[in-house]
Amino acid sequence: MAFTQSPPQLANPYLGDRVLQSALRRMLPHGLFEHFHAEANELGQVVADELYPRQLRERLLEPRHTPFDAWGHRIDEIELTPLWQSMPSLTARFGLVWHGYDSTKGAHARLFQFGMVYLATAGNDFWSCPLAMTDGAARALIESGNERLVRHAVPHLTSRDATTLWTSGQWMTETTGGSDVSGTETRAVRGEDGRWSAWGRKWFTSAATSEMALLLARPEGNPSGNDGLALFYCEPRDADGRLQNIVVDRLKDKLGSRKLPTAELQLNGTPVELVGAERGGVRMIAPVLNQTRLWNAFAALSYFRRGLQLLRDYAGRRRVFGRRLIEQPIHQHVLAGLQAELEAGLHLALHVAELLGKSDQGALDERHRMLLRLLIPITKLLTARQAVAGISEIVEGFGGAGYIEDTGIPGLLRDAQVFSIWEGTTDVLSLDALRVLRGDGAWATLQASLISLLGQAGSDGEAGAPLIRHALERAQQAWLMGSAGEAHTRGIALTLGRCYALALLLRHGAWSALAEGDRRPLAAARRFAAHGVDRILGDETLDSRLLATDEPE
Ligand code: UCC
Repeated sequence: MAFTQSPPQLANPYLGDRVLQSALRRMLPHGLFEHFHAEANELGQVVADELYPRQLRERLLEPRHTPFDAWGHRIDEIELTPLWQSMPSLTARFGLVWHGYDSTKGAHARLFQFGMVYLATAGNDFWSCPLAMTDGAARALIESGNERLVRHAVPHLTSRDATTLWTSGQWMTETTGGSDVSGTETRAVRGEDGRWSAWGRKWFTSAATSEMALLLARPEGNPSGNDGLALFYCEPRDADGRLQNIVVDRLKDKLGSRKLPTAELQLNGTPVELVGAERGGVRMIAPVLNQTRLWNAFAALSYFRRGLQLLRDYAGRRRVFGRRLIEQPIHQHVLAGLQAELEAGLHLALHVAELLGKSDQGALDERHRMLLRLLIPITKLLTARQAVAGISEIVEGFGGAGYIEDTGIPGLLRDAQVFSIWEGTTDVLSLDALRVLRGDGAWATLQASLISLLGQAGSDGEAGAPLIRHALERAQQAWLMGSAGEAHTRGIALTLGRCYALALLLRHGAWSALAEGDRRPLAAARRFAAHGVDRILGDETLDSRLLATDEPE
């Protein structure tokens, strides 16, 4: 009988996750950690026993858009995949949005929530996308101070009952731009009865089946550009379930995230409600962006972890050259390098979730609010790139099998690519981070916070300090070059992210060595440091000849 390879198996992603367990054991009060442990264990079992086999079985299923019924009536029905149809109950059961708003958890609510999001996302076929926007919409409505909408929508968005749970869309991107929304063409018109309607085309509306959406539109008479935009609330369907003057042109034919029904919509007089002022819509939608960017980070890490979990299992069962892959030093280095990147990224994201939880409770001083604002784009861009690079390596680790669709492995890479695109590309987020660094005392705050983290890491912190200090100096020098240093924008953001991740990993490693007798986090820190934290280009100027390589000199 010819040899047949046994496929990789997915065990409960929580039980084997010593990184998440150890981090939250340190970060959560004991009783709350015990509570998390029980819920996360249950969720992990559902992911391994139910969701993963369904994901493999449903691999080829996609949402389907039916524009017309048999008689030619426009219906724009979107049929979701079976796994998606079961997601509201999973969301309610595990409180994936709710935990973030549970006041009994105080400032730890976000840590608890994002720990669960990290476990759930790789198993939910991008259902986390509408959930991210749901969480962001709740946040934006609360911050808007619009009491009517808060009372009307937030209990649905944060519901723990699947029958009352809503998700929210975020309709920003138009054909004029996804990064630059200042050219938004959608108009908002106020009728004689004082009610608003929206007219325009939204080009990338993820989760087209949501019960509500927040959108940007330009009230008639407002100036062009960013400031003329306002934030509106919309319920796409009426009480009978009919779309309210909305036409679904088509679902997007995307590289990945294909279970997620991302649509192109025409708004032909859709009833909408003004959330706040008739201007400043970008500022008002920013809480959605910040919230979804953190979801994006945990989603990227969740996919990274899924791939690594499968690869590690496979390396334990695959024999080549007379030994299991996991026993081959060359492959061990690959696995260790991936583990170190994942571990550093997760500590960074958890730190941001911790800050967010405190921010929600109004417990952050101005310096920490600035750090939170800075670290959100940095964490999003760093973890997205870690996931894309890491999963590309993981695909290679499976050899030919990683390139075969029905193993489910190639889909991970296609899916991961979106993390560095949506909710702001690496460039846009780097620019956003640099905008924060222009604030008074921003660099000093950043430096002080890194020094404090290293100080908490004791002698291990001292070992990492020269590397971080040197990278930070180079980042600041590049930043001081101003517009001449635009080539360094990405490098600065990536360097700051890696410095921060290393400092956090060192701090946790020192704690874990002492409190848990576990020196693996410190090993991960050393390995992560060996990959380097300095991402500043050596070249200080842009040689424009490189942009005209097809033309004769
Ligand atoms: O990708 C999309 C759908 C995917 C679904 C996501 C799910 C993810 C979860 C995954 C789980 C599986 S939707 C669209 C994606 N597009 C973007 O993310 C937009 C990218 N562009 C930007 O981020 C830009 O920086 C803009 C559009 C936010 C702003 O750019 P501008 O035009 O240069 O505008 P300004 O002047 O910089 O910002 C206007 C105001 C300023 O405040 P004021 O007026 O007081 O000076 C900014 O300080 O907005 C403020 N602001 C912010 N405030 C801008 N960004 C932020 C921010 N992040 N936080 C707080």
